[in-house]
Amino acid sequence: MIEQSFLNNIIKNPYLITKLDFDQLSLVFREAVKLFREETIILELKQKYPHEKVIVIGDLHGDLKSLMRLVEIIKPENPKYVIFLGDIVDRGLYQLECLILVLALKIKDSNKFYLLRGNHETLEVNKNYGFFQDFLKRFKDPKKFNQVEAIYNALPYCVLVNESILCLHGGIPEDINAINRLRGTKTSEINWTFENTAKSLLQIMWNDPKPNLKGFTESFRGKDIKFFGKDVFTDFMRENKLDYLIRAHERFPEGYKWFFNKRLLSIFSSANYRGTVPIIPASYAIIRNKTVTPKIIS
Ligand SMILES: [Mn+2]
Repeated sequence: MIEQSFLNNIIKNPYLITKLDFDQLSLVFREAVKLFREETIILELKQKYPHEKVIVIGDLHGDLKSLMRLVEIIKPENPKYVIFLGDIVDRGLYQLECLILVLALKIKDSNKFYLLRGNHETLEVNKNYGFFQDFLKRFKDPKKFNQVEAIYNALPYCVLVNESILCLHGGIPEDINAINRLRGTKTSEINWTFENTAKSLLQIMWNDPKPNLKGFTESFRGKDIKFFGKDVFTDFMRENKLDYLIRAHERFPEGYKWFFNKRLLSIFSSANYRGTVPIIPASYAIIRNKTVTPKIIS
């Protein structure tokens, strides 16, 4: 069992995470993985009372300062649920610290905090964007990364809030029935040999909306990854009986961006992306009842 005082200490002062040895981190990984394995690919959360809030957080990419500020903002808001849309690691200065902090929050309050899989929650992407190298520098043995991968492989892909607001990292999949088909399935039960499922999960993590576009078109991001236009988005929303979609995955100079008649909100929660580029406003979203409001981290 993991000690509450240990979790409280690293949540209070996440810079302590830098000094932890692998055995201590391993406790966090193993405890968190158990929790994620109990969850379904498409999580379904409901607010019980109208005044309750849900907070949705976008890409962090190792920006511990933005994450710590969010933790501070969240507290007095007292939300019922907090949903991280993934891309916790790669690029920034405090990647492991961000990941462990999010996992510590999950372990401490597992019915409040949820983490979804972003496209950077994979080993191949971590090898290209820094987290794997950072990890090796610290812990030497690549086998130790298996525990991080176990977390990635256990993460859910979407949250459906109040049956009408869908939260995910990238975008809608081409298969309009994917969400309904995957509902109720645990990550351990994913049939990766079923091409349709593998492709849909990839697209949920990687796709991007594009104004003034018809249908799905090829993306610069890679094979099977798509841009999607307003027509297919509207079809998807109607078919799945959805009011809003909240996603992350892209940064905008204004901090967040509405698409498609304000039914798709794109947020990004790292202000100091890569630790070097000019600081932009970071954003998050608040769901209350059936409304979605973007906020800038101040
Ligand atoms: Mn992303």
